[in-house]
Amino acid sequence: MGQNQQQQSQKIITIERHVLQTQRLYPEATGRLTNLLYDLALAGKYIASKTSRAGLAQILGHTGQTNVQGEKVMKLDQLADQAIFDLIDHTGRLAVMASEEHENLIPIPEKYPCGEYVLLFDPLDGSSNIDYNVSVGTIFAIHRRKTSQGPGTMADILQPGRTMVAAGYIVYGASTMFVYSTGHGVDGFTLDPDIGEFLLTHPNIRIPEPPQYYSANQGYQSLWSPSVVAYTHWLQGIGSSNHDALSQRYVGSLVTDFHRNMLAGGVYYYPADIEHPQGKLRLLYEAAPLAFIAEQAGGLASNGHDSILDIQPEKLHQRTPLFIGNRSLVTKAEKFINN
Ligand code: P6P
Repeated sequence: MGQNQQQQSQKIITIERHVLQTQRLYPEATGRLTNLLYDLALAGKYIASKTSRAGLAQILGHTGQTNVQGEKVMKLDQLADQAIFDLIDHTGRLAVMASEEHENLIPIPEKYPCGEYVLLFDPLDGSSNIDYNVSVGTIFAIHRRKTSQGPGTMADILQPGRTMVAAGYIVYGASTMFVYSTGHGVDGFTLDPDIGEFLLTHPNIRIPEPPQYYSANQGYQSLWSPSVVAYTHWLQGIGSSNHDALSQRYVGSLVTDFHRNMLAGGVYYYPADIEHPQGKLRLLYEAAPLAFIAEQAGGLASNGHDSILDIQPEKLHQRTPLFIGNRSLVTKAEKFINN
């Protein structure tokens, strides 16, 4: 193989090769977490194939059902949720699962062995945007089980983000990207649809400084606390000349807004307000996994007072206010809220 060919081949790093390379750094690694990440990458490829053809496949629109959140269940919501379950339930890697789409925990069917990991996921975040061809995403968190054996329980699910062993998201946009961390930095992979592989395109993602954007639904500003309104004015450069005003970008799809801020620098916030006293976003399978990713990329995630990763969950679908992105912007939000 010529030098140029060798150099070229070294640039093509699939997610399989990357996860294996990472695993080799840890002698105690058994490969089960590696295989679980493969499973999720495969689920991402499958969901991507469906979301890219949603209109053509006449699966747009609602199922007529509502989920535990009281939200209309989009057909793609169900498809994504079922795909992740079907690809992983029989592998022996999980003790238990939990999904935004299911009121209670999802047990591993008795005919299959239980494993050491716990998977929490939002199968298709931002699904209200599907009909308008706006990017949506999958979010996942992986913990080690706390119970010693047998079927996993709620005790295995209600763990703080600080104990997470891996987290990631898949964004189905102009291209499909798989972004994950096992606690040793954040790496991003782009799906090459011609070969059906995720290829390493964004190694060692770090949230850049200075930040460019702030992402919030200012349609709710009248419901926000005065301190959050003051924080928003600060972000806009109103009344303070000591920093550059940020541009506002808000897609209404957390994964998309978060991903943009990961690459360009910025803060996303969905604060508590009069109508959402605990905020809107879910702690276990939305805020906590993205908080894990943000911290691994040099950023921070807070509920306005404490790190998201330090919150001890009490309920499966518990909500939390969320400020996430550049560490400087999130700590500034905490200062406005706590002074
Ligand atoms: P709003 C989507 O429903 C979601 O959970 C996030 O993806 C998104 O950032 C937020 O809610 C949008 O909520 O109230 O601004 O429409």
